[in-house]
Amino acid sequence: MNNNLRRFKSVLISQIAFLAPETSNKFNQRLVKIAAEIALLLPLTMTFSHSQPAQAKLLWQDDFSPGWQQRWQAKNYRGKDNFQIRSDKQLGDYVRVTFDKEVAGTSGGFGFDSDVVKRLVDGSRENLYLSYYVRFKPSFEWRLGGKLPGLMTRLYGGVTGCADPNGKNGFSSRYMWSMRGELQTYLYLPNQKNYPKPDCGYRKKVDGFKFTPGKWHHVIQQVKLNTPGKANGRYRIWADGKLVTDYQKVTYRSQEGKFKIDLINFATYFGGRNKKWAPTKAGNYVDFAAFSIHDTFPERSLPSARQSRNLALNQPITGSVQSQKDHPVSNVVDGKSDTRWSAQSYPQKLEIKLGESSQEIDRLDIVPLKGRAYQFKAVTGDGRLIVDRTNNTEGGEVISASFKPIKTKNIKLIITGCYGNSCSEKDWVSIQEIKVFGAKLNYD
Ligand SMILES: [Ca+2]
Repeated sequence: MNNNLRRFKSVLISQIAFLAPETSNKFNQRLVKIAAEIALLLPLTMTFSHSQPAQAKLLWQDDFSPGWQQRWQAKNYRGKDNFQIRSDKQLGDYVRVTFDKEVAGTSGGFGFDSDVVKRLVDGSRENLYLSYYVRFKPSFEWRLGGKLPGLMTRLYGGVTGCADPNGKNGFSSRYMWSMRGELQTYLYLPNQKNYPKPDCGYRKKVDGFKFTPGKWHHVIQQVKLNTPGKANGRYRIWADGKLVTDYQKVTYRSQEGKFKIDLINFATYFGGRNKKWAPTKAGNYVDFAAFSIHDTFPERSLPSARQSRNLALNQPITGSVQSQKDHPVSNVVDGKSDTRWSAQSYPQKLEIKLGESSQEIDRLDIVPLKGRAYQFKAVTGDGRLIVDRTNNTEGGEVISASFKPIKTKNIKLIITGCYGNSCSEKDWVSIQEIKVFGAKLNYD
């Protein structure tokens, strides 16, 4: 605990002591109780800062490690051949998007929609911060510019590609890079025609910031939707920690516009549409890493490798589990991909003890034999649903599920079936590893 924190805590406790004898009514008593609880929590949750006193609440973060498409709930893909996954020590697994030469517009680059925003609590979807890291190839050809991911609401196909936002059909708030590496806004808002450039989307270079090729940059956007019919929304951009755009009195929704923030539109390509936008050389690329969503300004948003610890590793498995003789159930938590658990017929159940105390978890990985698309659901030891993938149709190297953080000591897994041609004809359930990851918010 630093000195400021110590001082603050002691002041708070003295104020509680001062208040306590005068608690004549229930409201005051409640207030004292809350203050006392806050004081107890302080060493764990408070950090002091000169600029942004509120601790950011991280709602979601992920990288591009195996199974990311399932965890990101990705759909509406474009350009699936144009990316590869690479690894960075600090930022984790990231995606590198490579652009074909002389291709502009959505036929180049890579894109998808991520539905993770829908999983967040309802009240937070009207004011969100999207944070990520982006790096351009050292000799990147800027040309006239290109698109970068942002938040949006996609109704009736969505307002992108010169569509006309009317306050009822959603918004989009991607970025662009511009011809000298500047960062530009690229907004589709109902009143964008009133802005200086009334063509496709509202594009304006941010103040005092340029991308340096070869360097990771950190961009954050805040979308705060307006009250329908009132011009009280906000749009802000921070680049490498510095506020570079701040639009107030923004209208995203008309009186009839009831939508909330819907998804991350991961879109990157050169353009524009014609050749003037297209790269002249092959091999231009852009890297994207460490996406996260917050409900307050994420002051510290360099993620650590928080998901590296598998809470299920070498933990005891309880309950009556069936196993084939040479493939005992302990093989799913031994950390070895060449050992497996096998049991015949559905459903199969097992329960893993994660620790003596409750653990907050937000991700489950199942490594199936032969890439089988097993179907399953997970519940806590006391029966609360963690995640339901009983309709799963995707197998592969790993079946990865992420979910809203939940606290539990035990995780129960019920394998209910299997989908597709690679499944065992004799209904064998064969799983090499089961991994459970914590949602601990190491965000230094
Ligand atoms: Ca194993």
